[in-house]
Amino acid sequence: MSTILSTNTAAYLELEEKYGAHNYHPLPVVLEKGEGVFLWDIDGKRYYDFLSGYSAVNQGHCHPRIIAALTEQSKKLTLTSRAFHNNLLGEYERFITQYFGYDKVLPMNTGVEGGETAIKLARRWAYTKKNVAENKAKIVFAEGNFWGRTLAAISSSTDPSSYKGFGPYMPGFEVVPYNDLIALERSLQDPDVAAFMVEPIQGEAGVVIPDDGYLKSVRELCTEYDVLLIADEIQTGLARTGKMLACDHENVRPDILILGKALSGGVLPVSAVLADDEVMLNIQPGEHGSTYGGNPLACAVAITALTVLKEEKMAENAERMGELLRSELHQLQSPLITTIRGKGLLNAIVIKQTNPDTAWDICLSLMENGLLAKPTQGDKIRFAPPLLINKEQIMECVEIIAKALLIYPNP
Ligand code: PXG
Repeated sequence: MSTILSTNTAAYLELEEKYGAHNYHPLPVVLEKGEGVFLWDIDGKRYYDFLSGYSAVNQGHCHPRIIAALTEQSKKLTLTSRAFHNNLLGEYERFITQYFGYDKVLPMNTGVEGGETAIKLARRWAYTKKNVAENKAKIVFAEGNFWGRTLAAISSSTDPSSYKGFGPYMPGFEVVPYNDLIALERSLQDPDVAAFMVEPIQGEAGVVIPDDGYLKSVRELCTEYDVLLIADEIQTGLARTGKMLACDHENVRPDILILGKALSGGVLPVSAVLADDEVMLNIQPGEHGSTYGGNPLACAVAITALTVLKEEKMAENAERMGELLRSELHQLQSPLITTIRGKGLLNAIVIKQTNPDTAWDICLSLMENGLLAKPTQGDKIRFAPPLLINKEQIMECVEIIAKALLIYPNP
């Protein structure tokens, strides 16, 4: 299916094509404004955002309180580096550790840096506390994981489009099937294993939800074999799945918790790694850090982004609106949709691919009808709007989806 682009749009696309690396394949829409659940393109057309910056914009676009925190702090002080103290870092550290119930936080910027930090912490813990011999520590990951694009992140990836042609890879990584406790137990029996790093729901794999009880059993196995449980809640955390953390659905407390994306409500890269002293205090000055990590602008924004999530009851709304969205989608009884799954407002539909481009074409049709969503893994479309979406808006979006699906009337 081809879309007719406005002259304006075509010019922006051409610019990126000519001057930017070709490492993304976006939908042909050029956005210039966002507010709450909506985005507007350069021609003034309004869309529902059903991606939310891959869950970075849980609080909604340009949330007024987050923008106020950003602009106020930006006039005062934005960056000191960690060579000096700043008057917001300690306050933020106390706030976020009390919010999630951990002894300490290590502030970073992007999600993938959070993942790298967690792995360094786990390796160091293994050498100092678990008596693993030098350079022997192993980290176990789940098949289908996605935690970013660094060399370490792609070294644990099972998706060739992530890792192929970028070797050699990081040693000391092992992969077990997701949602498979027997395979996990077998690998945790190796005394050199430092940690199991896992997403409570796999985002990029296409919103893959493990069996009920999986996470709880993972927790028990990690405890039994003295292995750290690292939860990558960069996409699932911060109210997205209907609880503050996806781990909360099973009352699981990871040893290391990684947060990112919505920790800033989508205004700048802010990530955080939380752990108790037993894990965190094995790292000494000079052994880890980042120029921007813990900068006062990020601290001010993150405190407000977290406050907004709680005060505006976004987890509760995500839970209710997610239920409504899935039940309305079921009622469409579309032969194009083979599966509808999700938790809270992290949802995906699986498309019956009548040709390799079916899901992509549906996203183009959604776009034309005023809703932005992106296919993942070829045949899945994620439906993850900002968490302040209301009932009327969900109903309107389901109408848009129904209309968009008409491009393939007889799949
Ligand atoms: N963990 C999870 C579960 C993620 O979904 C990351 C870590 C890495 O975060 P950063 O901030 O380093 O991107 C993610 C990222 C993309 C892209 O364009 C990234 C994500 C999802 C879709 C696309 O690289 N998630």
